[in-house]
Amino acid sequence: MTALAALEALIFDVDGTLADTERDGHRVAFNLAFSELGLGWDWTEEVYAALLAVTGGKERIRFFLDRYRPDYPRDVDLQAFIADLHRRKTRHFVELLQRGAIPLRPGVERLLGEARAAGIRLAIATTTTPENVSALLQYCAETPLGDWFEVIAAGDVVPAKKPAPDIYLLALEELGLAPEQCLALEDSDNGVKACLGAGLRSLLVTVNGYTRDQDFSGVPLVVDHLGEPGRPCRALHGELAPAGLIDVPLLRRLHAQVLRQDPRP
Ligand code: XBP
Ligand code: MG
Repeated sequence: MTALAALEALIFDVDGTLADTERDGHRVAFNLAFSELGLGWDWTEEVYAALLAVTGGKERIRFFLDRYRPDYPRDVDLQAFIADLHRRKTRHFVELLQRGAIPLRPGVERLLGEARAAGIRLAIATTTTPENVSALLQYCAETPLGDWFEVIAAGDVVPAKKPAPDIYLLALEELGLAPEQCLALEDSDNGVKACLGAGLRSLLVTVNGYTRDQDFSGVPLVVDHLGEPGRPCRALHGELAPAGLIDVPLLRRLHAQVLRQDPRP
């Protein structure tokens, strides 16, 4: 029997995983950009839930136009219009982060610190704009986390965004690791599809308000959050250590059991 690959790196998604950024962050920033241009558009929480089917802010704007504003004049240089609108949105999003509007999710900073102490390498694989990642790591943690991640694969650097596997394949390439040596942490079905497409079967999902009801069958462990001492997380699918805390020993057990295709972490 070949030796099981040890867990060498954690690859984190950003939006919905490191921080709950969509409802009160990106959505608000989009609406601020719309009003800056006097467009009269308002992405409510319900409309945004539907638009989240499409990853990438520029792609989401285009999806919105096609689905909700087919009447919007297409004679303009639509790509330039969307790019300008998205730049304005990104500025608003970064300002929200600078004001501390979006904290990291429970257990994120703790787990990152534990992984570093255990010599486990850290990477990011995200659809979001790199500027957003830098601002999140700079302003949303107790201490700036920017240099904790050896690899940050983000945004338009790949031809196809999640659910395509491209961004995870790029992160693996830049880490110089095989999928069997890594464990990915995601929040959404698009993210899980991207992981599995990149061969990353060792996978943990932390759901949020927008993704709670998505189909995560086949994901070895789904929890409501990573847990903090005194704030235990809850397993929605799969088994959890009694502590109710996602820590490095649990992730190592999860990784080994997935690789052995043992269904119980
Ligand atoms: C989530 C996304 C991003 C954000 C918006 O990314 O789909 O597009 O919603 O960010 P992930 P941008 O879950 O992969 O971190 O407007 O910068 O795209
Ligand atoms: Mg996400």
